[in-house]
Amino acid sequence: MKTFISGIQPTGDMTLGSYLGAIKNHVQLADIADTTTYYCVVDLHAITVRQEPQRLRDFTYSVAAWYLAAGLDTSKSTLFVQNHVRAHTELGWILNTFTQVGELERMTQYKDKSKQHKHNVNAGLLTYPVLMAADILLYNTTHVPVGDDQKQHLELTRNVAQRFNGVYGDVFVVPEPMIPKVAARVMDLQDPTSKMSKSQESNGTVYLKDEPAQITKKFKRAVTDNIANVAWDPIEQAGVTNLLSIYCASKGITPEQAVAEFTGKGYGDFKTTIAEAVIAEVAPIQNRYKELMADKAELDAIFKKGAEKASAQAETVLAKVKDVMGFVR
Ligand code: AQP
Repeated sequence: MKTFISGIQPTGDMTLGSYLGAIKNHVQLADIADTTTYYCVVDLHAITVRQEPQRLRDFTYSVAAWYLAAGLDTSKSTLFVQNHVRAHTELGWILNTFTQVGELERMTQYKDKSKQHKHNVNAGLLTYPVLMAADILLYNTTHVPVGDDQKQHLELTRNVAQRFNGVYGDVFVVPEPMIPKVAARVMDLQDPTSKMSKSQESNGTVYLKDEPAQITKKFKRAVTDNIANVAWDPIEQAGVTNLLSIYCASKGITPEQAVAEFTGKGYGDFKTTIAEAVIAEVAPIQNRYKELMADKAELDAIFKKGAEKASAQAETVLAKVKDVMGFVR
């Protein structure tokens, strides 16, 4: 029996990167027999960067609505909001005492975000991976499906779990990362050296809510190179490789199959075909998304049910942690 958990921050409109690198795979995992899946809108992580309250609220519903629109079945999977399950912050505090400041300071995301938000290098930005460790360890998670950027945080989770287990016995399950073979790091179409991100304004970001004409325009303008040959080469042809990766994830094919399809074709045709594949992928879920966002009461009901299921599991692990540590309960 495998248990998966993953989270998405409600920090902006959902991008094609988060969809292909995370949501699409998460929905498929939930459909596999003998798996338990938890998907969490990680609002407590989002506040490590200052958020406008109305936007935080809207994007929390929005992340959940995209999951559901993409086909997540809540009878098979638990979808919940992080702040609704108090055990996350409680275990997060406890795990802080098993984490060294030096190891947190080495995290690439911390270094990047502290440069981006120089005016607000808050302690939460530093301890973000500890809360993430709590998110994971509360559910006896065996596998964490994440994009490439989260690999380092997951390594920290494993270290913290092993450190705790080393002192108190086998309390935590030590999880494995699960990085997708393609689209693990979808890059900005205008700057293939930087990750496509929700909170970064760029003409190279494709949003799931974009109209087909906008999607086509963004792909037509995607940065490529002057080599004029479609090949999988992340170093010399980063733009082309990013487009191939998007195509592979959209169609469910391998890089070899994708490259073979475009041999001898010009970049113009190549970009148009990819835009068409992306539109075919996202158009059907856009309508469902709009319906879901128009019914917040339904989303609230899903959140309530999700929080009850998640809390029941999380409280069991938290109680075990408290008992072995000597807390009076
Ligand atoms: N561009 C991407 N390519 C592949 N996977 C991605 N993910 C995010 N962007 C890409 C994966 O989606 C999951 C949720 O990510 P997150 O929202 O928790 O945080 P993030 O990685 O910081 O995403 P953003 O869009 O870049 O958010 P902001 O702009 O707020 O920092 C993760 O599994 C992530 O790997």
